[in-house]
Amino acid sequence: MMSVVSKNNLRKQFAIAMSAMYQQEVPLYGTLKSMVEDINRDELNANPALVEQLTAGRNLTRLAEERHGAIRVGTAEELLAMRRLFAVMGMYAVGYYDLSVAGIPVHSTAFRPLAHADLSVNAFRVFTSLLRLDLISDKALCDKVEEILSHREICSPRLLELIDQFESSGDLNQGDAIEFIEEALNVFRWHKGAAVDVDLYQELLQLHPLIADVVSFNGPHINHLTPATVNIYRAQQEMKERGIDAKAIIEGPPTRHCPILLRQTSFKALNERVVFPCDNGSNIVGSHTARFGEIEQRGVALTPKGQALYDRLLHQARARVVPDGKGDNASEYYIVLSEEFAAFPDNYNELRLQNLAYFYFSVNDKVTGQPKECELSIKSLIAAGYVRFDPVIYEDFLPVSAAGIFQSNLGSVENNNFGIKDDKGEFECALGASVECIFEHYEAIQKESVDACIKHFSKKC
Ligand code: OOG
Ligand code: NI
Repeated sequence: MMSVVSKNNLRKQFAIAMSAMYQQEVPLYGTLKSMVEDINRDELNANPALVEQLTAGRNLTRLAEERHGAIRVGTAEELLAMRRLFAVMGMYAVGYYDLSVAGIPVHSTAFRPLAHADLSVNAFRVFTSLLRLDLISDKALCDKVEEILSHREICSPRLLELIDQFESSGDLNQGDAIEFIEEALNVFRWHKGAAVDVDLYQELLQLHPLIADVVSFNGPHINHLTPATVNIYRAQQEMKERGIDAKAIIEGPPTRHCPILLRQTSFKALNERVVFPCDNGSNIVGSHTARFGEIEQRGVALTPKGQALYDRLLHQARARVVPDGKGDNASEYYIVLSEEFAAFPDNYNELRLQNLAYFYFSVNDKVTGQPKECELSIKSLIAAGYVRFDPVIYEDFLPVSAAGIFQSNLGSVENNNFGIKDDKGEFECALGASVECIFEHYEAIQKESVDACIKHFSKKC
């Protein structure tokens, strides 16, 4: 009998294969990835303390791997199929992001591993957005879109068979795993030929570039991948120096000693050649703009209290300066952002004491001996130096940042008049499952690490 392949291994292999495919499809992404690798190597050489921190948080080996990608699907059935596909690789829907507030007719989740141990093996995630036709008033065009999407099969029959097989037996053997990866890659491959004619494409584009992107092709092509850096500001500068068309601003919190949540930038989506079919059997050559390369820098995950403070400070900064989309007021925006975030403690001990962020506690192997007390608390163990704490890295996304990434890559969309409606219930109904709460998992990681430390030092009294 052939041995089975673990979900973690499958996800890791899939992420590697996806990266190879995307670098081949979008060569500028390959350039970006190696630029980020060079920056990381340089920063780590210059900063041994950073190496130590990343090693303790078990994040050093992960640094070279892409942390996420993104897709956009058209129907509830497609979203459900993606849930089943990602579950084979141990990736589950975490978080609900309503992008309608930013004039983008989608709502989203991220498929990702949940447990700390699984994230440590490979943290690859896929930010997945579902098109929301319910927000669009042109009903005739919506009917046409629904018609087109109802015939689309994004998974091959063999892929569905392999997913069924996984669901009934709980794993895949070596041979099936290889086939699964190949078949899954095909779902996310770029299509050089559009599935709609150029007139309909133009009509969809007028409605919203995102609708054109979702509906005009025979599958949900991966629209970006995202390597992680330890210095995103430097990455942003270097993109500009190399003449890469970078996004106007870095999304998320400002530069800090102790990074929080997530900062992101990207190069803007490329204009790519696409062939549109004509009624008479000939083709028309045109173009489409959708695919880009992103860079992220992750920091400590925040508690609900920390997240509320983040939201408030970001809101205050944006009430003072609105990023102009071209980058002309980027310096002013960063200054204002830093001024507002002065109210956010910038050292890990303070973040921990004020219950603003999550930490991973572990036995400090530099300290020998045993505490004398019988009543142990994590506070006293830290105070006596027996236990160290390291940031739990944020693995999720930020709605305001995601909106900024979407907008930058879709081109600014003027005067759309979509409705605004948070509809988590509808999203979960389409998904066929509920989305996991973002905070619960960080809470669990922290608690497990506390319990393990207490257990380690407990003795019979
Ligand atoms: C997704 C944009 C959001 C992120 O990292 O927040 C995103 C998309 O363009 O489909 O990638
Ligand atoms: Ni992204």
